[in-house]
Amino acid sequence: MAADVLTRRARVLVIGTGGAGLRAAIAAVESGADVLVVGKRGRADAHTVMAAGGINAALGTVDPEDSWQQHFADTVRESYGLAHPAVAEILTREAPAAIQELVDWGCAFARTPDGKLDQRYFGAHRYRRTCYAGDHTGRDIIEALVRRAEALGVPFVEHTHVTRLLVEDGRCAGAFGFDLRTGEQTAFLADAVVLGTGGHTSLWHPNTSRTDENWGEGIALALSAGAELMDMELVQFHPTGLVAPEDIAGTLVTEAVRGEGGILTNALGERFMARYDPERMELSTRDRVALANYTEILEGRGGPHGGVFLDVSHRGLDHIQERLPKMYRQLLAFQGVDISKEPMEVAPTAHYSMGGIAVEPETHTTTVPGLFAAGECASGLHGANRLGGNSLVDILVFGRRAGTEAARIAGQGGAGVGGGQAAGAVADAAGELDALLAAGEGSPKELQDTLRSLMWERCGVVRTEAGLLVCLEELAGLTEASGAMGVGGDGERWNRLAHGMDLRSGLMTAEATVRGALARRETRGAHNRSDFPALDPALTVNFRQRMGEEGLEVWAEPVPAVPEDLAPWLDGEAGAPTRR
Ligand code: FUM
Repeated sequence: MAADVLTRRARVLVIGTGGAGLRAAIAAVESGADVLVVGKRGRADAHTVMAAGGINAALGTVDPEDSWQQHFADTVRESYGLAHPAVAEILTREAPAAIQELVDWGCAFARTPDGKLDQRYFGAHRYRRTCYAGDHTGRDIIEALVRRAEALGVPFVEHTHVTRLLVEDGRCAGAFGFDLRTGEQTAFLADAVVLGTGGHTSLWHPNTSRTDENWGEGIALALSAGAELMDMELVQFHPTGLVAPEDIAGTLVTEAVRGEGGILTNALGERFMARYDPERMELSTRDRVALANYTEILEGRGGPHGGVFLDVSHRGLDHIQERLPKMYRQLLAFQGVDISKEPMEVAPTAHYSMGGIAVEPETHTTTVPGLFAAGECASGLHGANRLGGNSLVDILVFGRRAGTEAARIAGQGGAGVGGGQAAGAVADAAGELDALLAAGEGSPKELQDTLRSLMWERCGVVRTEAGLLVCLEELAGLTEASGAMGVGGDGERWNRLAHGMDLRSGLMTAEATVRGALARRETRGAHNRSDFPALDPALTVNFRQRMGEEGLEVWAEPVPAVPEDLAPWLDGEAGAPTRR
């Protein structure tokens, strides 16, 4: 073991303290494994809290016609045929039990007057199936999961930045990280590792729903460890992010505003969704509403801050304070806007990575033995367009499955808890950090900012081959510059080291996104290629990637067929949304 490197051992190591990581840890402990959770933020402060508006399950409490099969059909249809049917089936079948579990753990979802769980509208769902806690659903879920994990005695190591997965004899044997406050390095040795590390949407700036995380860390860790990725080009731009003030631009305005009747207009006062989706209007799919907002702004019909207007004032103060309390407070605090009297100005914001690490549907095992991935860092459920509210249930259903399977296989080694040594991998990981610190001063943050502007400009809401090729070339330049950069010097050095690592993750995931976007020579869902404006049925495939000797390799794999008994749900009439 390298000198000065601490060692900690666990059967199951969970990386990430968001909903997927917490749910995986709970499942692993309940399966009898000894678990350790490592995260770089505090335990109740993950991007999960930004999924504000609600969580889906076909409970049929307000629309009794709903069923898990209809939820399945909506999920697969609105993915433009790229969702893995087995993943969508598991999710929609198991969603009601996942909600019940949260209720049992004290999550206070809104109720109807007769005491049932209330369900609100979210875009492109045929029925009301989104359970909610005001407009702070993600936060309430995280808090319930933290309480449950703490009650089970799950140990947390917080403020720790994981820089590598340790691979020994072709298996994932743990991870390596450093303490963000002290720089202390630790080798976390484990029999199985679950990644619940979120997506890579920080790469799009100024418009990202959370600016200080989500560099694709877990995706890059998995890729470096030999895992395959899938659908990396498919990034969800949420239609409504705040446009001002600049330091919070991109912060989410929840879809619940539209679910509660919010209306979109442009600077001419036109309710423009009538031109883009006259049937579903503001409750169309996220990809369509985001493109509509983007187009209105681009064509000069935006407001003073470069956004369009979202107005829910007609619902009145009482309704807004009950259903959208956080939005009401935030807009008042950030902009002095009273949304019970006037509209907000909003624009598309990068919100969710629909692609990520390729996983097996049932257990979310990756292509590296011993390594699992769940939640936003994994792929398979959302295809080219994610239904709002599906991410929160995804982290619960597949966090549980990944944690359970990780505990099962971790117990099989017989080598004692975290029995491997991974000495070579630990020495390499420690050497990498030492070299960066010794390489003199540098400013990774400047390169991070350049990377984000580049991705927004060249690989954003609308893409072209010419722009993507320029992007790839500039990414190569940034990668070269980052290779020559140190992070040493006095003061804030652990912070700079973290920025250097985030930059590395960002560059890797950016390249995978651009290569996927080049391969997908069509327009499908959130992936708009203005040089290929139509959907190409021949591209009903998932693009996979892995690190080869010459760099990233990209290939297409067909999407598995929808099971015969579920196929009729995808036909004709099944698509019509319930009208308000
Ligand atoms: O708009 C929202 O509240 C986000 C929900 C989600 O991403 O699922």
